[in-house]
Amino acid sequence: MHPTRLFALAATLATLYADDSLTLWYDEPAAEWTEALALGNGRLGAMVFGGVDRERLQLNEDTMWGGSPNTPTNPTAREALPKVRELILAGEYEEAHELVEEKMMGQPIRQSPYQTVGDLRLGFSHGDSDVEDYRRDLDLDTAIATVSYRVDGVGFTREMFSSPVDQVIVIRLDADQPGKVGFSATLDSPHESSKTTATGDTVTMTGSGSKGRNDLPSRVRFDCRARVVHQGGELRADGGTLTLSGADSAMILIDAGTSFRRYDDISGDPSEGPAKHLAAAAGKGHEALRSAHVAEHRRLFRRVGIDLGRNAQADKPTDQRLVDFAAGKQDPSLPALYFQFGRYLLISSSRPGTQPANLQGIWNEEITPPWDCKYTININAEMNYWPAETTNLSELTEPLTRLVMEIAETGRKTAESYYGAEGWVCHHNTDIWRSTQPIDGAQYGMWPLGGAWLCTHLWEHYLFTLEEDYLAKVYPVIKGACEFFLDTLVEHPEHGWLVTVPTNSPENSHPYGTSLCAGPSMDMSILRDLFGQTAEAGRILGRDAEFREELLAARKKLAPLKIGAQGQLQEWLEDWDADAPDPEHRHISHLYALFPSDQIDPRRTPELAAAAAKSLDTRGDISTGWAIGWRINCWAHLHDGDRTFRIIKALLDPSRTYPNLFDAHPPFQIDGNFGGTSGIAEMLMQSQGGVIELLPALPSAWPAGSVSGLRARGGFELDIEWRDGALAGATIRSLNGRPCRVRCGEKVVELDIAKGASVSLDSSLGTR
Ligand code: FUC
Repeated sequence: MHPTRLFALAATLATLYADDSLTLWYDEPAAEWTEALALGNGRLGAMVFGGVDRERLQLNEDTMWGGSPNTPTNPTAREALPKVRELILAGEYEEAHELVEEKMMGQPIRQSPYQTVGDLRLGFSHGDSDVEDYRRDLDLDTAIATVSYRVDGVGFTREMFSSPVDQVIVIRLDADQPGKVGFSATLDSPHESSKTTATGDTVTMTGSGSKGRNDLPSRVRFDCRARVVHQGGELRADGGTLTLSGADSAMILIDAGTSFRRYDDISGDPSEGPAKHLAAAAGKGHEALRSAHVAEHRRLFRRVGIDLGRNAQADKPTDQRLVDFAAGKQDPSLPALYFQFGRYLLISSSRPGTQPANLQGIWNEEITPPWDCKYTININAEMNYWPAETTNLSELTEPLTRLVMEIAETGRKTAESYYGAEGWVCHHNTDIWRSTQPIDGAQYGMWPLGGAWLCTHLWEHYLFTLEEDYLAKVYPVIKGACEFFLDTLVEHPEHGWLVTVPTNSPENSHPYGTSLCAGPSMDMSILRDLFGQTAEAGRILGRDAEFREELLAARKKLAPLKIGAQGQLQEWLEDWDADAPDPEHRHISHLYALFPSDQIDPRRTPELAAAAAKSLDTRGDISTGWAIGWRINCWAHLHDGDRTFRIIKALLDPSRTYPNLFDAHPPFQIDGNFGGTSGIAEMLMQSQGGVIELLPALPSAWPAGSVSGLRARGGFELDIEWRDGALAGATIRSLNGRPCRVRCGEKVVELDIAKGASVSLDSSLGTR
């Protein structure tokens, strides 16, 4: 069959299955937060519990953080630096560790937490006895959560979404008989300062954030409002509660705002947004709000389709599917649902103008959440954005780009005060105040590569889009990161390589009692990327010829990747791996060179690829959620589809995926969701090293299927179809008119596709 016809068929099948293939559903209300369903417009999030007599919407706003603008430098850091370096290079690691703890940790040693705003509580007058036909679902294609049930013969429906267009959460309440809609509505919050009042048709809660673990007073003020618009019935305001009775239908509009304007400015009026958004939304009416929301969501969500097959398991509630899948039942559309859920989560937690997706995206019910729900940049924040380009959500990286541009500002102070260096630096974490200092302890925090790793994301965005304006905008930032390292790299007295010191191979202890070391493989690989990419960016933009030479000369002196005595990829400059105290450590930092970088590749560097496989075997497949996510992407890049699929099964195990499909570190951390989504994309298509590779790691569990709309570097969009475990056809659309090279197995074809045109390939890569 002609590929176009195949795709048409696939599209028809996709529509037939639309209802269940893109829906999470349950036959009971959520008892736990990790059973509740996530809604979000990038800024405003809600977790919907779906109770029958009581509803809880736990509410988040992405600028609701503890603390306030601060400069957390440690005045003793700079004088301690030469001694710390000397101790590490002399092999006195534990002494160095103590000195770093004592003199170099940021003050405060912890950053500030992302916090909940509070909860909307609805109470219904119909009670919860004799409930029939209960269903709670989340449709990923509309980004709408629906709760429906019957009580005493009356059918009730509650439909909810968080609109990126109108900046409000909308709840629509209906009954199938007139006069039956009634509820009480109030707002509450774990923030002690919060106060709730109800007047007219609106309940308002105001307050300020709470102290986190770093004890900085929170100066962020918030304002959260819910307004009731009803058809029929009577609405009363009393104390902090609105009560509606006898209505035919009703709509509740919710918004929250804070005084945050920028990382160094919290002088905003928190009520401004909510007052404006609620008034505008009330005037717009439900139908218009709903259709604008759905259209904007679909604009992004529908760019990618996936079909990995389907069986009767797809008819079961989502929580049951997870349990059955772990018990060995086949359910090919479950990984497809997980893949699309990851895209849904990115669309819902990161949009142009919002904060980047943090450790929990935007969904957090606590005041002091795990790891403060910040940005951990020795893997977690990066992983959040791994699927962004490949799964055709490129513009959702804007918040991350902005974060990097901001830490490049705050990081100048840290470069100067800690290292006496030019440029900028950010260590292993940052928060909304764009703190860049080392935190938490030497073992974790003394890692100056966080900002550099993030810079590679800016370059990747360019590679996918080829937007020169964007490259020109971010060039000073990536150049600034390079300047810091040119200033601080040290020639290793024994090996002669240029190395980072002090640093660590994220969080992993070597045999000498600490993680602190010089020139670990990850640092060297990140800097090879950063220096090479910045030199190339300078060449494209026609800037800084001399600086480019300097970068390329330094790049050659970075310690190379090495294969150790066990045949493994060395994690450190020395061959310490076999004696490291935790051989199954969750971080696989040296594997950065395999993924997300392309310095290791089975075809171009087969020895290093074999060493990477050996290291991955030693580390094991099972770990925390994100660590499993990283392993999935690595095995996909080693082209082992069946191994990759086995690890996906481990990620989808109920011990690593909650009933609402949130990733379990445990506890909930969203990076595993994004790592899993990225991994599935990397199994089906890869585009590093100047080649677009089709089906590089197809598992035998997915003998037939299709994917449409994946993006490749160089500006290409691909649809791929396969049957009997082999390519059936592909279509490549060119967005930039660049030539490309396409590979499938051993077959390679060179294509010249005009900008905006597309080419269809058959199973042997012949053009049609
Ligand atoms: C890193 C990881 C932890 C956790 C934390 C947020 O420190 O080592 O597992 O994910 O980030």
